[in-house]
Order: sequence, then C-alpha cells, then structure tokens
Amino acid sequence: MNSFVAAATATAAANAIASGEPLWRTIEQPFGLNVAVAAAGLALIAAELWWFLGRHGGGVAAGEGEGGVQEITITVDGGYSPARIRLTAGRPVRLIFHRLDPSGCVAQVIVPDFRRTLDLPLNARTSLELPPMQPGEYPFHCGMSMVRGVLEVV
Ligand SMILES: [Cu+2]
Repeated sequence: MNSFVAAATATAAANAIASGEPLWRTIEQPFGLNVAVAAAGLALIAAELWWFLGRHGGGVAAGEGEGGVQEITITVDGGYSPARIRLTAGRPVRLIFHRLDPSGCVAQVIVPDFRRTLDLPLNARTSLELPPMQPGEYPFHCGMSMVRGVLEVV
C-alpha cells in the first residue's frame, strides 16, 4: 500500500467515525460457503499434521559398510533424506550426514537415545558411529528439533 492510499484510507476511516457509521460490516455468506471454508481449513490442518508428524512410507534400508558396519548416507537439504532409515538389530551403525543446506537450523544433529550431538559442517560428510541397537525406533533431529528423522531397528 503506498502512502497516498494509506492516507486516503485513514481519512475515510476518520470520516466514518465522525459520521457515526460502523467501521466494519458483517457480510452474510451462504451457509454452504461457510461449511466449505471450514472444511478446507480442517483439510489443510490434517495435511500439515501428516507432513510434519505422519509416516512417509517405509524406511530406506542401510547398506553394507566396512567391517560389518551397516552404513547409510543421509542427505541434509531442507530435511533428512532419507528421513526414515531401516537398520538391523545387533549390528553397529555408521550414519554419514551429507549437509548441503546452508541453514543454521540443520548445523547440528542430535540422537537423544544415545546422547550424541554432532556438528555438521556445510558441504561435507560427517560420520556418526552408533553401537548395535535393540529393535525399536530411535529418533534424531536438528538442534531445534524442527527437522526430524527416525532409525527403525528391526
Ligand atoms: Cu532446526
């Protein structure tokens, strides 16, 4: 909005107050439209919850690394890819984080169950070794817990 429009709007509002007209008017909408807008809003909320919290397909299986270690490279670029990693129980693990995202948000990765915090330099591969695990799910996330992934051990 430019300053001329802002000034004209302010003048119109001042005139409305002076004349005693209400500043806001309720516009009646058809009931069906109200329902449609509310339903669209709920659908967007559901989609957002799925996006942030839902499962996005099965995990990607780790490959074979050196010395019997199961190994997988996780690309860090706007998120973890893959974000759901399938591992075999009872075998040591090497996660290689390849960070391409300059955002400071993903400069750290935390694996709470193993009390491990790792700094990820930009455009580099950083390895994280983890001990053999029991079957279960072990989440990992960025320093602010906004970007998330999970290790699915079977
Ligand atoms: Cu973050």
